[in-house]
Amino acid sequence: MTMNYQDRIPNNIELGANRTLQRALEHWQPAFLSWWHGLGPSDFNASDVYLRTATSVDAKGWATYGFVRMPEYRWGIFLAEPEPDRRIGFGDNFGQPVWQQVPGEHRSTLRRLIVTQGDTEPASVEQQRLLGHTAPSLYDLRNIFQVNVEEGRHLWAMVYLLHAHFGRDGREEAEELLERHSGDADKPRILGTFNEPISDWLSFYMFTYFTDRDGKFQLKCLAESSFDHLSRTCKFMLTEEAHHMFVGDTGIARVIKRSLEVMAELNTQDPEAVRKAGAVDLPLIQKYLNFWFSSSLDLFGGDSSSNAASYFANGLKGRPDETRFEDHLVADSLFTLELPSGQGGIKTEQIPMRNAMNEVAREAYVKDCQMGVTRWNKLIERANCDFRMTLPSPRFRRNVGSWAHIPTDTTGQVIGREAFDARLPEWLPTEADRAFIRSLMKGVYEVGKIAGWIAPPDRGVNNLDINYEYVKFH
Ligand code: BYC
Repeated sequence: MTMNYQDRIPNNIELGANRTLQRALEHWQPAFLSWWHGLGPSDFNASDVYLRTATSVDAKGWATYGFVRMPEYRWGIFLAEPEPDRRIGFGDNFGQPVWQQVPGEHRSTLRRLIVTQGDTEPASVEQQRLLGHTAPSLYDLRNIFQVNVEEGRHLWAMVYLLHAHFGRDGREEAEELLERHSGDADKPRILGTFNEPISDWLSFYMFTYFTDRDGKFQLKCLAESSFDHLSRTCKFMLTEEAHHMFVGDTGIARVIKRSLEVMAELNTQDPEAVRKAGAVDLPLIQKYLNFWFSSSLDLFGGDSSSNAASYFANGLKGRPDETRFEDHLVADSLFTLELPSGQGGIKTEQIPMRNAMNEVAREAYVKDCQMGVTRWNKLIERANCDFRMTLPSPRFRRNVGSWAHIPTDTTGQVIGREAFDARLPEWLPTEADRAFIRSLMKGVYEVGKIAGWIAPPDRGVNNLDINYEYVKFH
């Protein structure tokens, strides 16, 4: 294959001058495209989609809009501009120059972190592959495809690191990123949430609000890394991540808004009446929130983790927004964990702060999640409705960490297993709830039309009208 690299693969890594990397990518790119056709968005690959493409890292170039067929999207490789004389910002090597090459002693750990990050990107595209068939509007259809191609680009970003810095092992890992598949019984994706099916748009909005936000925090932690290329890659990925969370935040707000409109039209807050009118009742939205929030909390890893402590000590992975902390060595401070007492209650235990780094990131994440909930509640309050959305306790329905498999209610009170099982249908979507949501999912593809279960967006994309023909079918 011969290619003009800057046109085909926009990049700021001087790809045109790097023969070794070119050869690795030439080998990998057909496998990527074959994966995209097999497991990426089904059936819309011939449509023209109004997408933004990053063509450079400056303010103008990172968001170039135009109609593109998805398989022809230019998946580029971008790193944030280097910071002159950047120094290690935390851990035992604090203050030393950052690394332009991977130190041998950290090679396998860094590779693992990059592979774990990389694995989530194609996983999310696989999870969402059928949703194009039930998009509530052309605006939403365009948005999901934007998210999908950018997750594809994020995979490219991690594959670039593997190819450029990890030799043969890196090339093998890059291939395996296309061989594991979401939900596959034999070769599943690495982290739990990325094997959950996303078969309806309410789940998609929850995923982009809660799970992409884990992405934001993990990328912030990796953006602190002493391995400068990883840091710069993640910094640039964060600019794209913001749109994914926007899709989730506004998507959930629009479902709530439509529900409130229906309640006002019918002059009732009765959930059954809302469902009969073809909208989603607020208690059901809460159940979906409970599901995706609790699942996404697990993505931060164990609350007491020797892995996390050594990532921090060695300067591989910092805390989100590390510069905001005063103490970057964290050599002898302690963190108080709340743990199950084993007798149905809660006990506290002090652990070294370095071992609690997953928990520190998780706490920042929970605060960030709360901001959307507060905004949604303002909408509900303004409509004079009594219902309020809440984040369940981080102890609720956990599968990773000290609270894994401990039955609690949504406020975090430990309860008996039987009571937990009996109350689950109150807290999580039941099969009947999911069937109801599925019954609402019908594709709406006419310009100016929107499904009856969601309100239109406030604004269109890139200052265009909300009723613009964002996807042109052929
Ligand atoms: N499911 O010491 P521990 C995104 C494993 S999302 C299954 O507690 P540690 C995106 C763990 O690997 C961001 N396994 O935690 C969003 C370890 O395995 P080993 C993705 C899990 O090591 C939407 C063991 O349990 N980025 O970008 O500190 C769309 C004990 O681990 C889970 C990253 O995750 C789980 N939930 O791991 C698209 C960043 N949690 O060593 C994209 C890279 C933990 O015993 N990853 N385990 O075999 C990391 O920084 C870390 O590996 C973790 C925490 C955050 C996953």
